[in-house]
Amino acid sequence: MKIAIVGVSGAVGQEFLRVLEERNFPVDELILFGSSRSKGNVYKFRSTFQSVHELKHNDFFKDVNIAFISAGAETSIKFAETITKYGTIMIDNSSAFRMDNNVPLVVPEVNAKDAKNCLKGIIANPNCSTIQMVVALKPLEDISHIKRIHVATYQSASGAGAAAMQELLEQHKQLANGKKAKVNRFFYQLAYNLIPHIDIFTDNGYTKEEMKMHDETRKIMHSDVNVSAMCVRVPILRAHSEAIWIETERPILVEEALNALKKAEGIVVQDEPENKKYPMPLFASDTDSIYIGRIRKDISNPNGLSFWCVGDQIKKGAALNAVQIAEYLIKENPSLMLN
Ligand code: 11C
Repeated sequence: MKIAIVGVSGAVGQEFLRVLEERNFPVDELILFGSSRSKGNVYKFRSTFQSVHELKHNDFFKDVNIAFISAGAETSIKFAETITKYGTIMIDNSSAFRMDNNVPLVVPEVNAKDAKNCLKGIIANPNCSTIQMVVALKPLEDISHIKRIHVATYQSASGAGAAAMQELLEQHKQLANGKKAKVNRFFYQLAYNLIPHIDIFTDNGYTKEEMKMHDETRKIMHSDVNVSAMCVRVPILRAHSEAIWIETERPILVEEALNALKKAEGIVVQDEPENKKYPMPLFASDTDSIYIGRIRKDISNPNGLSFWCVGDQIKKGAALNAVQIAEYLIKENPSLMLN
């Protein structure tokens, strides 16, 4: 199979290289794309070295089977036709097509089958904070329909890209050396701070990031669930955490929830409060699973359950989920990949 990565120099682009290699994804040929700035950069994949081509409107995608795109919504919109016109399947990490009715929005543990309905040749990868939440919610939804979700997120710097991660590291150094923290990628200094503002504000007072958690969750879960999110940037490098409260149609016992979550694909339950065992970004970073703990009845709601959920933002929140979508497509329909 011929695989393309667009936006390979970014944090997610680099993770694509690692995830494809780690999972022994069937890559016969790899072609890398980036902006004019990253043109000519060289990256290692398996035992080969590949240089980055500048993304342009040409026939480079003619014999590409799957293209993983992580270069921002503007690039995805601008190049979607160039990428898909010869039958390439575009798995897009940006928000550009997520709410398009003809574009499936997929988290394989939740709605893998939707990926087959790829009318435009595009499959959208959801927002990272949505992905980890719906992985956690699916086994609970299977017990009783979730009517309402309250979620507070603790989102790492990686969501804002590789340069933002670097900025956080540098801010800590600058402050430790008695200097002022330099702020460029975030609205304020992130080191030793929390910023309750991710993406732009919308008319209803929620941010776009918070509305993504509402809209995308409903689409992925095929649900009428109401989601009220508060998204906060925290000085963590690459794992997002979420405090989640759900209200279900009938009450779910903690034991029922634990059993279902323990059996679920992609989830590791870490819930032994007496032994101080619960998920933390420190240990979830750079791993594949979604970690869940602190599961308890919500004492404010007879039909409520509350828990804590942590997942690596660059892996399951981005590159890994996209690669899992591709793996599902190949498993279900190997001929789809014969370009
Ligand atoms: C963040 N969730 O943590 C964002 C990053 O819609 O794909 C991903 C934005 C998106 O800043």
